[in-house]
Amino acid sequence: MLVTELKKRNLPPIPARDEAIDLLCREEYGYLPPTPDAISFAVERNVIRSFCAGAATVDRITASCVIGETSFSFPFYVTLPTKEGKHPFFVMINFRRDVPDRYMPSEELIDSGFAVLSFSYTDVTSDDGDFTNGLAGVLYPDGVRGSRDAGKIAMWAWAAQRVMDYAETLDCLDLSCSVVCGHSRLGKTALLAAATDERFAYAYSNDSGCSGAAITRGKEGERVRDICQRFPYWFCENYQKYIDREDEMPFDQHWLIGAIAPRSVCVGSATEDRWADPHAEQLSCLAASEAYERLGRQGFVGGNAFAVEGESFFEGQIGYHLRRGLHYFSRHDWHRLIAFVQRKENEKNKK
Ligand code: GTR
Repeated sequence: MLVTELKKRNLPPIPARDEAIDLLCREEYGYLPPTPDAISFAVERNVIRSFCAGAATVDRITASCVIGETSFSFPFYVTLPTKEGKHPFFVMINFRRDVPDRYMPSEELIDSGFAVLSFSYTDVTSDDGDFTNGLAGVLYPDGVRGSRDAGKIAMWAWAAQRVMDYAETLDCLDLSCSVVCGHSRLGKTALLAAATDERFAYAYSNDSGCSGAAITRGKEGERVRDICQRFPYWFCENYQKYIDREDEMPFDQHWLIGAIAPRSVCVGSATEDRWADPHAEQLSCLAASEAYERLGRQGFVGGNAFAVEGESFFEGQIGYHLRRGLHYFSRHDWHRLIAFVQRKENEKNKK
């Protein structure tokens, strides 16, 4: 069933990784801003006292990035287990600064052994068509950008990579187990961050849907027209070309997942999130497998049927799970993500 359905979608085959990333940036997200010429971090320790009864500390960091003649700063939060050892960690691209947050159950994540580095996306640049503030203002001083310049998603992805720059300075983090994650528009962002930066060992997209994990061709719910009309600023201007011309796109979203190969990626969907289209997300996982197989790895392994509620497929390097319910980043999603990461880490250790 899955295989037949995929054939009907008539997807373009995935080219070599560099070519895939180049086309996705040029035609969809815009090119990510350049790596800063210099970066420094100001650290404010213990901004929340006795967090998790002393099981974790929370520091507030300000990253200052020099870009050409200008500079740009943004804050993020580092929640570290106080237990000795090297900790696997999440880079959580979030909607708010809060620690914990309704999309981020910090105490449970700490109890599962993970550190969490989180930031609020609007501290990077506003979620609207104003290109004069934050990072956008630094890149485009007059607020005007070219047709292939970064949209807001590319800027938020760049910021996740700066948080990774800081992670690299911490001895207590296990750099071989870094997971970049986010929900919805920030799930799209997490996939782009991992596709364009090999330092991320894992990516997790939660309910990212259209222009995220979901295949565009034949997709239900949100289409390129909907997303480009409501959120044109998430993308580069070139993406507008594909409104009602999705079959002419030289790429599709399985390229984005494929660009993460051979690293691990997990996609979470929710049964009632028809706007994101769980089927299109699962099909994308299957279609992206091509890039993994080329590198001698298994991509999506999960039989030939669409997932039923509560089902997870974690055997290959591309995981997929389907939760019951609405568009949300829930505790259940985190539990499935942790189970996926732990399983892949155990497999690595057995080799
Ligand atoms: C929706 C949007 C989706 C999704 C979501 C979100 O309205 O159409 O693509 O990203 O917002 O980010 O919450």
